[in-house]
Amino acid sequence: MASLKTTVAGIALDCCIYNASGPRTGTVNALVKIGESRSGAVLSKSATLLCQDGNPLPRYKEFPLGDACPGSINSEGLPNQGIDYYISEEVVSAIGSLAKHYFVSLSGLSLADNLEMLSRAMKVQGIAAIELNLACPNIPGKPTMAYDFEQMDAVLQAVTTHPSFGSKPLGVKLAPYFDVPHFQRAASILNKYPIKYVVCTNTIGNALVVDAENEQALIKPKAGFGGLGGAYVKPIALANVRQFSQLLREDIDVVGVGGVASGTDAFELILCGAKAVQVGTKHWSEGASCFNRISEELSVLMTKKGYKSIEEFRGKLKENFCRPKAAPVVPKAANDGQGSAGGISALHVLQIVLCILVAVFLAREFKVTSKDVAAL
Ligand code: RRO
Repeated sequence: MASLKTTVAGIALDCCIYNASGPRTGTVNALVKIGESRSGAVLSKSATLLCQDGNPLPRYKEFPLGDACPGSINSEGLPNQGIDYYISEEVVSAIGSLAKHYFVSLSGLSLADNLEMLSRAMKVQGIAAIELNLACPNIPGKPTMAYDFEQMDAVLQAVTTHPSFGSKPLGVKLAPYFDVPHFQRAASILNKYPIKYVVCTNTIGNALVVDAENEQALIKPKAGFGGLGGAYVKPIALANVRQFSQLLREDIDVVGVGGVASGTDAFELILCGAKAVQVGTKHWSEGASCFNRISEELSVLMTKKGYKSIEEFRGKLKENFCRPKAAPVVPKAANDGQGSAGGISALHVLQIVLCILVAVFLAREFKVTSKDVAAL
């Protein structure tokens, strides 16, 4: 049986699959269901300093892409119970009693809020790590911090030099990047600070999904603009995991999230360098049993491939150097006018004929016989 054990920020997890912050993570009941499943850890909904209701409904919808995983769009607007709930004795001990590591996500509405939440969470025994979410796309009037590099730098500077910092590992949840200079810039900032892991990536912000039948946006808040998740984002998540695995300091772990619905999806993110994989949209649609199923599928796939642990293939994605197996035969009507003979162009045939003629001419000129050729 293949082992799914891993470590994130030095914390040992029995299973490399766990939940993303967001879907089904707002209440102790939901968090306990995750803890009771095979999920390797339990991560809270991103907390704000005070409890808030979030954006008006409907604010989360799924829409199809293939059979396996739906796409999703959300503009939840950080509905959550407030930091004191997520770090309360009730929640922390409920998860602790399931012998699962508890990670708390913070998404303050200001730097002061983040620092205050950080100092409260750092003091609580039973919280394994803090995940600072710099990429919520859904707060009207608030830009995505991970896209404002100067602000991101300033926030990380303030957080990591705050007197409360240091007793627990800090992770940072990033927005998806799309341009190489942006990957490089983000990585050079992150590499300056004592963070222990990054999560790649949050939803793709400010997407718009249209309900053609009713000629309206699919969700209500922010005129329909929201974070795109699910199957649509997997290639973006793979690219971000790959890039950051190569650009970040070796001691910063990368956790992958985006469009994971199967063991194969998780395998792909690990192949790109992820030390663990979070599940968001699929957790929403399937419930906490998705962690059992995806883990089982990953384990079966690893066994089939002969891998006993995720370290045997993590980050080992190969570039595609393969030539196509057979050069395609260009049909006569579709070729470029040079003609073809079973894939060999007319130009090649002409070159071969010319070579033979020159050889025959030279042989006659210098009276070379077949015996001479054999003697060579
Ligand atoms: O609550 C949300 O609207 C939300 C958050 Br905090 C986030 O980080 N990502 C997202 O897609 N939605």
